[in-house]
Amino acid sequence: MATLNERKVAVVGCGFVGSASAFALMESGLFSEMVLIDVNKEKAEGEALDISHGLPFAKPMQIYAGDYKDAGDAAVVVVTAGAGQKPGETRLDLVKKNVGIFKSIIPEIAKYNKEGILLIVANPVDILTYAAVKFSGFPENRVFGSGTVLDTARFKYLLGEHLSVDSRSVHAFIIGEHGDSEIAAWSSANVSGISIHDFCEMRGHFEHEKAMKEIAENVKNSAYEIIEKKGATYYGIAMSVRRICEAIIRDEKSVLPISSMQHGENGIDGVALSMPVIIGRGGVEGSVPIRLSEQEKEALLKSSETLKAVINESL
Ligand code: 6V0
Repeated sequence: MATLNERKVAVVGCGFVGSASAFALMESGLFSEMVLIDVNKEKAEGEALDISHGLPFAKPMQIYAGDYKDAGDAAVVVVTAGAGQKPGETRLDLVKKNVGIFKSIIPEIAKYNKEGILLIVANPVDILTYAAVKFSGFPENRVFGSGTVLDTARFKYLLGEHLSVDSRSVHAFIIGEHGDSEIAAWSSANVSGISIHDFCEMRGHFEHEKAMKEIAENVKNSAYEIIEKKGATYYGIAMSVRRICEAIIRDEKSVLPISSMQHGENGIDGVALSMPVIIGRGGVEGSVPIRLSEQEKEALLKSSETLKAVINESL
């Protein structure tokens, strides 16, 4: 069994998302070795070469195309392999195609890598995180999805724009499914401790209901809009992957809304979905039970039922 290399990452799937993530990870300086794996080996080789040529402007590291054996000692394996979302297609439409792909790749990863963390990015990410837990046999704390980390970033960005405040000072989460049933957790949203409504009024905004609806809809439709305009989304998710890897490798104990298996919290059991958790070197190290309104709890339960129905149909 390979001993883990704490400064090694593997990226499986080198399409738009995998290659943008690899680029963001190279720039992060977090790792000294990165292996790129794709069923299309030439694509992985091309991306490895292209990204390596930026190394004289970054920090030294080894970047190469390889196979699953090469991922045996990676501290983190980022899985982006899968078909992308086509215009008009929902993330859940992708499920059958991508569960099939996961059936072949997750056991291959688990064959060589026994101790690493699996970070699932391919969509539908909640279903594929559940599938990866089942197909890998890894403990659940070491298998999680990027979940609503990206949606939460979009939420913070839009709130920051609306309120003319640094989006890093906005504390707010999108929870539930990474997809159509996701929930904006307004009841716990705040700007540096000031409730979101109070902060809105401070900035001269008083039509809360209207603004809340518009912002939440905008977050939900971001991916559709980008796909419509440029065919795929990849920079935002690449930055999210980088942020999650940073929390893991630097053992930051950061609170991030990743997708992980639920066991009875808020009445939800046996599905993976996003709630804020503590992320460190051990992967998911604890849950952060943010306060939710009754309406938000109901919507969360509904989101979990949507996911459960898909799991029952496809796994
Ligand atoms: P893409 O550009 O088609 O890349 C997919 C890559 O996976 C290709 O290079 C394929 O060759 C490769 N691949 C396919 N099958 C296999 C296999 N069996 N083994 C190894 N490699 C394989 O798609 P893109 O990169 O745009 O998207 C990848 C996935 O990420 C999709 O499922 C998207 O829906 C998903 N995204 C997830 C996001 C999130 O927030 N979680 C955000 C954006 C996209």
